[in-house]
Amino acid sequence: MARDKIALIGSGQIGGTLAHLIGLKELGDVVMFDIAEGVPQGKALDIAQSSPVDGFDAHYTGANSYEALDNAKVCIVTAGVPRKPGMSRDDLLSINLKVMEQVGAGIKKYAPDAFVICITNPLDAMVWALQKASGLPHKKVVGMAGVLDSARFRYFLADEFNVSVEDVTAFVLGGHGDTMVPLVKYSTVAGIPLPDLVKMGWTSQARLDEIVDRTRNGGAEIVNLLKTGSAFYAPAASAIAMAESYLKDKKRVLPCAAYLNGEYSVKDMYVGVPVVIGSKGVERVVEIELAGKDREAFDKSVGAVSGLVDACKKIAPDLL
Ligand code: A3D
Repeated sequence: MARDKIALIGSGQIGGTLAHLIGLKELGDVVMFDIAEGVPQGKALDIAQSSPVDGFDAHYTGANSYEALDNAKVCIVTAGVPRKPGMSRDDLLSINLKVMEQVGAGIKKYAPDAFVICITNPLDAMVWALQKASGLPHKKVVGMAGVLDSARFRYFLADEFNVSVEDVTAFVLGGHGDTMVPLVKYSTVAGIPLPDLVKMGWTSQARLDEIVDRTRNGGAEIVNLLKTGSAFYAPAASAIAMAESYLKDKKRVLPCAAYLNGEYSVKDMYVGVPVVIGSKGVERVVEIELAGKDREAFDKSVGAVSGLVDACKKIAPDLL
């Protein structure tokens, strides 16, 4: 059986890490694309040269032309500009919107059957724009944010409780950004919900609130440390989990920025919710009942995404 072709559109920090992980996990052959000449070619060659050492078989190419995307089964989009210190994800909007229009046109022409994962920020608005620009079915275009946000939450919780990250599950809803909604009662250690763990004396409510807050600001914490860019190891690992679920039809339940058409009372917007990812793309949106403070926080988050989508519509009215 021929190997699947995975196209990485954007070969910067996340693109390079994605390419390496795809090889290490033997998920397929890799095409790295970027507007910067030499960068995708150089990274592709460098990673290919690591394959004899690590013992994986994958074909790597680098390209500056969209033709290279031809027949890709998965496209992972990181093209654009990352956040610099002091810059919000929203500041990135107008620059990256133009990039999404170009990338969407390239995917439409060369990889119309692909499963597309968008990582470019501001995520929920960019994935919306990318779907419009590519014209691909909604269930084949999805945004990566929730897997990363919940991984951060899981890591902080595992550290707090001194237990394995494997036994911590976390549930995060809403847009990617400061308004994201980590749902404490659906987050567990080996099935025990966090509020029960507070009652059991494993932690205090105040400590839990601090962890939720740190999760919400997880991206900014890393931007402030790195100073010259944003997180890339964990974002790449998160997108790989989504791609793997699609390629292997694993039907994992993962929090993703998915297109909502009435679910959670949201229409024509991409917002972070749990979905089932299988060989058909987003096969199901998992709709839980939200009430009280959780509903309020979710609505606030949807409002923030809606503001960004409206800004996109103003800048690029022909996307509609
Ligand atoms: P970076 O290392 O700068 O890579 C971006 C690459 O895109 C560069 O190599 C550019 O040359 C390339 N590029 C720019 N314009 C185009 C274009 N028109 N066509 C093709 N390539 C282009 O950034 P990065 O890899 O660190 O981050 C990539 C994106 O992911 C940024 O928008 C980040 O803000 C975003 N990001 C999102 C998350 C989420 O959780 C959603 C997390 C971390 C980063």
